[in-house]
Amino acid sequence: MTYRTQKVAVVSGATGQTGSYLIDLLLERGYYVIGLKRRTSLISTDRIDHQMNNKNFKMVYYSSFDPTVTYRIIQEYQPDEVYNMACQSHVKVSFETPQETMDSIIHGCLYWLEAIRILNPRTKFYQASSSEMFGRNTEVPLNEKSVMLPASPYACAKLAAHHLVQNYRESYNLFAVSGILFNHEGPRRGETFVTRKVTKAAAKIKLNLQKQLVLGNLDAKRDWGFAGDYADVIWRMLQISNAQDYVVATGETHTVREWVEEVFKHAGMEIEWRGIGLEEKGYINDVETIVISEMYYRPQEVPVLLGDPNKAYRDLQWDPKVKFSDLAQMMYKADYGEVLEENGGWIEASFFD
Ligand code: G4F
Repeated sequence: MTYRTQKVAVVSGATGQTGSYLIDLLLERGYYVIGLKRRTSLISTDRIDHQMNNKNFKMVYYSSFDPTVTYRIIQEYQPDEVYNMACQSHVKVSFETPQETMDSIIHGCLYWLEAIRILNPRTKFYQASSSEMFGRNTEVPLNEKSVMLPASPYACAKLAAHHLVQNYRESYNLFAVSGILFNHEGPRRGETFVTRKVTKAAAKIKLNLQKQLVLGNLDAKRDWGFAGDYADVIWRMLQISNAQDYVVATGETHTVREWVEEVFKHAGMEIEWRGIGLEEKGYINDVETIVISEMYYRPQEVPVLLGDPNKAYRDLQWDPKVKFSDLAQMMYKADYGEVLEENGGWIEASFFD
């Protein structure tokens, strides 16, 4: 089989945003890649469909709740590298489905660590940790040593998995690392995350296909980078000689409000804010366009995330190329094109430009 002569990587969460960018990168770099996906009744492979006929790529069913699958994958493929990207990743949803979120994150990670420890301790392991673990800690910028005060079931679970990785590394000398990734976005981002929700809505509003955009807390601050840049640093973490955890961030933070303004600016629409709190509204040419609803507020908010990526810059020679404004433009443009296509291209784009 061809893959025995190549490095073999396993990527769980293959159909997710970052998993799909990582698979593109690994295939480009000569790996044989096993992408793992959950069974869903609706086909959910759009982000990875372009690789389906690649002879170096194989899609395999997986469940983070079933340890037999994890063990079988390690035994059968004896991978050089495992990237654990799969989980219930929506912070607000984790308040509504805490057990599923906790189980998918903690058990998913534990099963990999145990399978690697028992069956192939030479396999290098990457765990997708999250800046959400810093939670209520507002002493920014946040680095690898900052205090972690998780503020959601999602963040509590990510922190438990993060500690498990450290524990297995120290106890069994495994090459197991966590990337503490700050928010990472791009045209492949799911539409229920705020960046993509805004770019998609801006495109529809621009094309007269949507009237209003309903959002939650505009004052939260996030350090937003491009998921494509972050896939590269994830890979770099497994190529160095000693296993360590890294913060991955741009080193810039912006409010959700600034994101909305930036996206609409790229769409050629200026927002005027009137009112405060839940009464606040965003007007475009005197039309009430952005509305705030309690529905999108969380039981507890993480007020500010700003990462200090210096350790990754230094050790991994990594430098994110796409920053805030370019990211907003990239995502808006992609959505504008996608919305046009979804509508059969019948809209005379130039008329609205
Ligand atoms: O886009 P978000 O849902 O991302 P969040 O919660 O920061 O989490 C993302 O980044 C984490 C890394 O830091 C990952 F671990 C996690 O898996 C996920 O990828 O929300 C960003 C901010 C929040 O403060 C939220 O309250 O936007 C605020 N927001 C305001 N209106 C909204 C909305 N968020 C969403 N999803 N939808 C809204 O309408």
